[in-house]
Amino acid sequence: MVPGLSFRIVILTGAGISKESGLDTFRDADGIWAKVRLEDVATPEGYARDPQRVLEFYNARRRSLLSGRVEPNRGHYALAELEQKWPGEVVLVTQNIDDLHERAGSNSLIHMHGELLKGRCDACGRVSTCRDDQTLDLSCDACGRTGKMRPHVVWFGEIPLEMERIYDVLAHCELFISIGTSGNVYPAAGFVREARLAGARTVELNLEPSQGASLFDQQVIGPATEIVPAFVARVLAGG
Ligand code: BJW
Repeated sequence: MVPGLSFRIVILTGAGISKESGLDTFRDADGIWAKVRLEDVATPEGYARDPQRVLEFYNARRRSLLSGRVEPNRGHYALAELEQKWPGEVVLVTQNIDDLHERAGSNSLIHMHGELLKGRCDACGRVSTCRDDQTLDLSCDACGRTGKMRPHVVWFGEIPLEMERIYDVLAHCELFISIGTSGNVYPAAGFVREARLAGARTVELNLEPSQGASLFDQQVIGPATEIVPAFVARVLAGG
């Protein structure tokens, strides 16, 4: 435990934390955007043009997540341990749509880009659990409309989830930690600036420096499974 310390810590995670669990990142050389065009699968316009293709893209990723071959790694577990042991509040904001933080035991979690294991009705807005493939003939349990169910994810041009709460916790945090994100996508890429405005110490843990690297007070470079547990151990030791 950390005697005398009880301030709020805000953590932002990106695809890099799940890479060693077997999930692809987006912008690395072998990443998702090297295989598909983001305009086709991650925009409302792409979905309007070819909804079947978009559903297939997310169905394949959902099947992979639930295949039994993808498990939380030491980075996810370390963040859950930090939440359990830190005397102050820890808020984990993830851009990831996988459920690896939950499986590792994190509770104080915001999925700002949505969740792969949920679907949403475009007609009535109802969000529901979705562990099977989505098809165009699905109907909504709440309003009964057919053909309106889509993945509960945030595409380019859409407003990320729980932004008011995120800006509120950023305005009152003393340590901001960014893990495994390239800093290419806003508004998440701007969180480090918000945290600095609040007077927080800012730390980046990543395989390589991100776009906004100069905005961090400290950087630790390496794979998440090594650097996240080591950094958490230092924080819990009061360092
Ligand atoms: C490792 C590792 C290992 C590898 N260990 N690390 C300003 C200018 C121009 C445009 C905009 C702007 N502001 C906003 C926009 C528009 C747009 C945007 O940002 N465009 C940019 C391209 C410029 N943003 C939006 O449209 C957003 N909405 C919005 O702004 O609404 C307006 C609004 C905001 C706030 C309030 C009110 C209104 C929505 C963005 C939605 C993004 N959606 C996606 C898809 C989600 C569903 C899905 O998964 O399919 O989210 S795109 C994709 O990128 C996904 C990710 O969450 C997101 C971020 O990617 P991430 O996580 O950073 O991954 P990578 O691959 O980029 O980086 C991985 C990192 O890990 C790398 O650094 C590696 O080195 C590292 N790594 N292995 C540690 N082992």
